Formats: sequence, structure tokens, C-alpha cells
Amino acid sequence: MTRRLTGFQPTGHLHLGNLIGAMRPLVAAQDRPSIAMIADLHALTVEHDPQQLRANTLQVATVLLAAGVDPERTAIIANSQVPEHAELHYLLESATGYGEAARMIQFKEKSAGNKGVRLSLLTYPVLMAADILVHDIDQVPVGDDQNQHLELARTVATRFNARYGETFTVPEGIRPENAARIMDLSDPARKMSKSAPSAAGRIGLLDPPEVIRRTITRAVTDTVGVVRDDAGNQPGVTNLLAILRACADREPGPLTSYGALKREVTDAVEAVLGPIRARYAELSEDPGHVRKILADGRARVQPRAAETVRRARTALGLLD
Ligand code: AQP
Repeated sequence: MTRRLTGFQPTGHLHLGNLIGAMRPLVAAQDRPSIAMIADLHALTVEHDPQQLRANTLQVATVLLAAGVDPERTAIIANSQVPEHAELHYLLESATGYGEAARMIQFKEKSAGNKGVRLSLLTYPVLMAADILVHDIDQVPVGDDQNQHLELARTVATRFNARYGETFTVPEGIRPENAARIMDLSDPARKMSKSAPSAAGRIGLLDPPEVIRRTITRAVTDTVGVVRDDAGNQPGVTNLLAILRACADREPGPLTSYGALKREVTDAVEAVLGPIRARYAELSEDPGHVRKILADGRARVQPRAAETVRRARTALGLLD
């Protein structure tokens, strides 16, 4: 059966885009072996606060549980806690060209004009390749912005296999069904993002109801005045309709004003986030439980990861 991996960076508060685009597809596909990976090593590639990172990592694990990820079926791990990720990362660096890494659009964007660029930002896609290859993953759900990184993982795996002998499963990128891309509510030309400087465009998964209502009420629309899908001319309204469809899980009925649309969206979002918020509050009372889930996840995935690294080491000519 195919094995899937979905990653989440603990770089801030998870938002509705993360839920609709990644968590819900993960929960819907739990009949197959899956790994939910918190990419805390990736969070080190940009300026970060250690205490905040620790808190964010535990928060992402807790939100995953609250959103319905079942740790009995899906291993929840932090990539820093499975040292095979870092070891394979180094081995793969020796099979990747500097030019290949420097060409990555995300590296160019995040490094442009930034004097304190970390070397790990350059090698980030190689770590992502290691995250995938170390677990013999066949399928990686990816959004457009990660396509180039997944292609690099495929290239490196294929090259490594051809040069040193069959070692890695070559993963394919898939687009999960019903995984709409959710746009920023204050600037619908950009995707909803954890790291956008203003919180006005995102709905945090743990936002209280009044904040959700305010954020949706202030969402940018247009002057057309008709509620319809028209991404070119009405990107804000189209985005609100996408959120409504995803949260209510049905086609919206006729809506005659933007006010009515926003009220429906607010109710539908609250109906989805209310139970997640409540479950999160319960789980937060016992942080030891969340730590244990991460330890269990690590124990579950480690034998396979160790075996993959052993194959790669042997193929490269390193001693046992
Ligand atoms: N706006 C979005 N709509 C749908 N899916 C989204 N994802 C992210 N934003 C949206 C999906 O969520 C998963 C986890 O994302 P990530 O933590 O790896 O970071 P990201 O893709 O870079 O998303 P963010 O939230 O915008 O983070 P920052 O601001 O830190 O870069 C992925 O499967 C992603 O596709």
C-alpha cells in the first residue's frame, strides 16, 4: 500500500489554509500508512526563537490531534526527534549540486535582500528530500509552492539509485482531492500564510469566535456586488465561497449580499473550528500525553528510517 507523508512547519499558528489544504486530506486518507511530520528542523532555516519553536512544535502536534489525526493510524513525528533525517540529509548533500539548491525559487525569494541568510536555508530542499526518502514514501501531497522541492527530491533519489545502486523509493507528488488553496483574506492574490506580517488575512485554527467573526467581516471583497465564483475579477468573494464549500461541505444556497455571504462563512468556519478548539483545550491540559504521542511516532517510524540510512551508507561506501 502507498505510504504518504505530510509536513507542517512549526513557524507560527496554523491557519484555515493548513487545515483545508493539508490536515483534512490527511485525516481523510488515514486508511493508508501515513506520517504527519512536524518539520521543526526546517524552522531553523530562518531567524527563530528557541522557546517559541518548542512551544510551536508542541502546539502543531496538539492541533493535529485535535483536528482528528489518529496517532494509532498516522505516526506523528517531529523530524528533529528522528536523527536519521539529519543523517540522510548529509548523505544526500553529497549527491546534490550547489547549483540545484541555489536555483530553488523559495531560496531565492527568502534570501533576497536578507544579509543573515543561513546555510540551512540553501540546503532546506535537501533536508526535505531526506524527510521523504528516509521513510520510503511513495506519495507526497504538495501545493504548487512545494512542487520544485519535490522534483528535486525525485531527481536526487533517481540519480543516487543510478549512481550507487537501488536505494530509495522515488516519491510522486499528488494533489489531494478537495484540498482547496485558501487565499489571504486581506490580499486574495496571496495564499493564506502563517508568516504573513499581518494577521488580518488569516484565520488561526485556535482563534476565538469573535476574532474569526471580525476577520471574516473585514475580508476584502469588491464593488461588483454579486456573490459568484470569478477568481479573475472577484478573488476575495471566490475565496470566501471556497472556504464556505470546504467548511460546510456543500454547495452554498443563493446569497444575495456580501454581508449574507460573510455571515454564512463565519457560521461554517466556527462549526468546524469550535470542536477543534475545544479538543485542543482538553489535550493542552496534559502536555505529557502529546510528548508521548511524538515518542510513540518516533518509535514506530525509526526501524524503517534506520534501514534506509543503512542502505544509503553502504551504497556510498561508508563502513558499517
Ligand atoms: N493557504 C493555504 N491553502 C491550502 N493549503 C495550504 N498549506 C499552507 N498554506 C495553505 C498547506 O499546509 C501544509 C503545511 O504547510 P507548511 O507548514 O509546510 O508551510 P507552508 O506551505 O509554507 O504554509 P504557510 O502556512 O504559509 O507557512 P509559512 O508562512 O511558514 O511559509 C502544506 O501541505 C501546505 O501545502
